[in-house]
Amino acid sequence: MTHSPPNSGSTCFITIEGGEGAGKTTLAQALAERLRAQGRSVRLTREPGGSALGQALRTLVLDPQLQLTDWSETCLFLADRGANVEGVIRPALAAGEIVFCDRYLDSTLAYQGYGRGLDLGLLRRLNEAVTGGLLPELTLLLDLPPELGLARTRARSDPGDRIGDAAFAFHQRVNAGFRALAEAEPSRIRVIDATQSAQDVLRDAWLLVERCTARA
Ligand code: T5A
Repeated sequence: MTHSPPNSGSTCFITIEGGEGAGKTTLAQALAERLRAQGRSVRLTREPGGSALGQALRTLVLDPQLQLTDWSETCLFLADRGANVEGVIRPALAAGEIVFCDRYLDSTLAYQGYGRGLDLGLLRRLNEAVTGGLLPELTLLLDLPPELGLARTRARSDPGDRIGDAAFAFHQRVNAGFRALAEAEPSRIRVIDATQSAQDVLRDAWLLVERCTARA
């Protein structure tokens, strides 16, 4: 398989990460709205489910009726990511759009690595293979204790999913994993206190996003 080269030129690829119900979707939409009001061209995507193939994979991987091994689950997320990078993210960056992706490769490290206990080194190599080495310029990590995030998602009327409904200890490991990833890469992964109001989360995120979008 051939890949396009990793990041080149001045693109603006931003990912938003965090545990369940941390406010990623809310933030991504608010940032996109603000940038579009400035006349900027913005592409919003998400994982799983950003591409046509990804929509089908999302249904499978989150289906509470399905039992998947940890590696089967991982392979579905990786297949989704490959399709999103090649079919959505790279074309949008090449067209000069600012791209926000709601979850990306750090979610695999946090959920399947720290959460499920799969080998982090192997997961990193697999992430690199499916993305062709495409890393975000900036990652916003919405940091929220899992009990608060789960309470937010359970307050919604939508049915639960296979991963959101996992044991609380799993979500604690995921949360600790995200923090460890941020400590290891402080210049890319910027932590935002997601216990704040959505308005204050947006204010903190905007300061970081402005620097990235000014260069693109
Ligand atoms: N997954 C994903 C893996 O295991 N490995 C991977 O590699 C990848 C890519 C995806 C699942 O897949 C797993 C992780 C997930 O378990 P999903 O449905 O996309 O499933 O799950 P989430 O990404 O967690 O999406 P959620 O919608 O549940 O959470 P968000 O997007 O973080 O939160 P949001 O914005 O929808 O907000 C949740 C609620 O809180 C309110 C909102 O209005 C909403 O009701 N809210 C706030 N309330 C108070 N204060 C704030 N600051 C608020 N911000 C939002």
